[in-house]
Amino acid sequence: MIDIIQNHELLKALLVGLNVNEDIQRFEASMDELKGLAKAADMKVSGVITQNASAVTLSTFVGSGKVEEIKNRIAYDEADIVIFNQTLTPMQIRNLEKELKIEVIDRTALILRIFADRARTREARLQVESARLQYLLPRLSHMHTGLTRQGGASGSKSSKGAGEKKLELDRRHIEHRLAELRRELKDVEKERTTQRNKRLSSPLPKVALVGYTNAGKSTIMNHLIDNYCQGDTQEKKVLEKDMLFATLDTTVRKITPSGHRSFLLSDTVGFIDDLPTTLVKAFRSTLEESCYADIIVEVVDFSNPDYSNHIFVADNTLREIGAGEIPRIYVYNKSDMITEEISLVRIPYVRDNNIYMAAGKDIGLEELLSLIDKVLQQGAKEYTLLIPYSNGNDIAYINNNCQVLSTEYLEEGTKLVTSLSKKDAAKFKEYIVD
Ligand SMILES: Nc1nc2c(ncn2[C@@H]2O[C@H](COP(=O)(O)OP(=O)(O)OP(=O)(O)O)[C@@H](O)[C@H]2O)c(=O)[nH]1
Ligand SMILES: [Mg+2]
Repeated sequence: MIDIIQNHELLKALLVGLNVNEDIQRFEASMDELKGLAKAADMKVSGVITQNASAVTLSTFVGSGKVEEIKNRIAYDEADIVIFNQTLTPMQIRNLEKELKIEVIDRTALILRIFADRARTREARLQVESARLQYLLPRLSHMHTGLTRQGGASGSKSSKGAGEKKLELDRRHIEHRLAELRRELKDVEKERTTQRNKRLSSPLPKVALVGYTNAGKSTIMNHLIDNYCQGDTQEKKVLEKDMLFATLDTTVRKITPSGHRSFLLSDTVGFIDDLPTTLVKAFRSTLEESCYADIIVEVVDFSNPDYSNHIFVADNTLREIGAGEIPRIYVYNKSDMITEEISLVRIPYVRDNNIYMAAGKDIGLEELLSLIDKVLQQGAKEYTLLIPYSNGNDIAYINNNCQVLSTEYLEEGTKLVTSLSKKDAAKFKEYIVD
């Protein structure tokens, strides 16, 4: 939770975006997001250059006039790095670096850098290294083209040039490391499966906070910990910060609110538009944790003008990882930032499975808990159960977590008429008599 004070000078980044027939608002939102990503990578944005174009230039992505403009701007701003908003081919990066004489990266590489800086747990570090190497592998030959030519000039046709040999060595080294990483990740996944099974065997329902990065997932987690956790709550809290990808690891906490059902709450890495595929692959197991939840709480930054696209991205990602069918609550967070003229309702406001609230201002948490109760009870039916006296734990669970309509003490055990969710009904099916 402590911010490390940075003494070193920040890298100055020049951002470049090419709008090829994209809606102007969407384009501007994505350029704003690129600024946020550069800041999250500990850089200072020295300038932004954009252009509307009908097509991309194959060799350098932008046309030669634009390359000249970028060159002048680099000199003027004394920029250290150029970041393109779109994905560049390895050849385009090489050509641009030759022209511009400074480092050129694209959005994917920028996100990979942030993840590399931010990863803390062993699993996240392994996942990031694997993603970076997978990104690097197809780009190796372009990085070595210069060397290959030097090597090739040495004479004999059959012998490989120094550059080519180096390329092959590097490729083999990377492939070897990737195989090693796969093995290590498998081990870590085993540990994770053991932990997950322990959680799954717990009678408590599982609630997963998911959503676009910076929406306020960790803030909700922290406010629930503050208000509804036992023991040292400061210790249990997670990092919340106005920065993209503040969270990369999954944290699970037990929330025990009085007057509501207790549950296990998880907070995890956020989504972003065009999340690099290598990262999606590498972080798949972390993302897939949401598939084991009973409820998904999708958090949306309602104050962001591009929020509906954020919902689209998050919904798609959930579908892709197989969590599309899990009951979902939509939290329209940061509703305090919507001015009264635009906002038609006073917050907190609940409609069906949607809640408009402001976790950062402590507005709406109680209502969110009631909504979680309601969704957990959805699809619930009335059952009569007969539970032997020896299974006191199950009786205690039902009394604490389900609506009990009547209790009768018979010779064979306790007879309960209770309303059970589908999941609880499956769990207690051996006791159902009616
Ligand atoms: N105004 C306002 N700000 C909020 C609210 N909720 C969260 N924030 C701020 O939004 C920023 C991001 O919050 P986080 O909780 O770190 O967001 P996150 O979804 O966990 O983000 P990542 O971990 O980066 O994916 C922080 O600066 C919070 O203080 C709110 O209701 N209103
Ligand atoms: Mg977070």
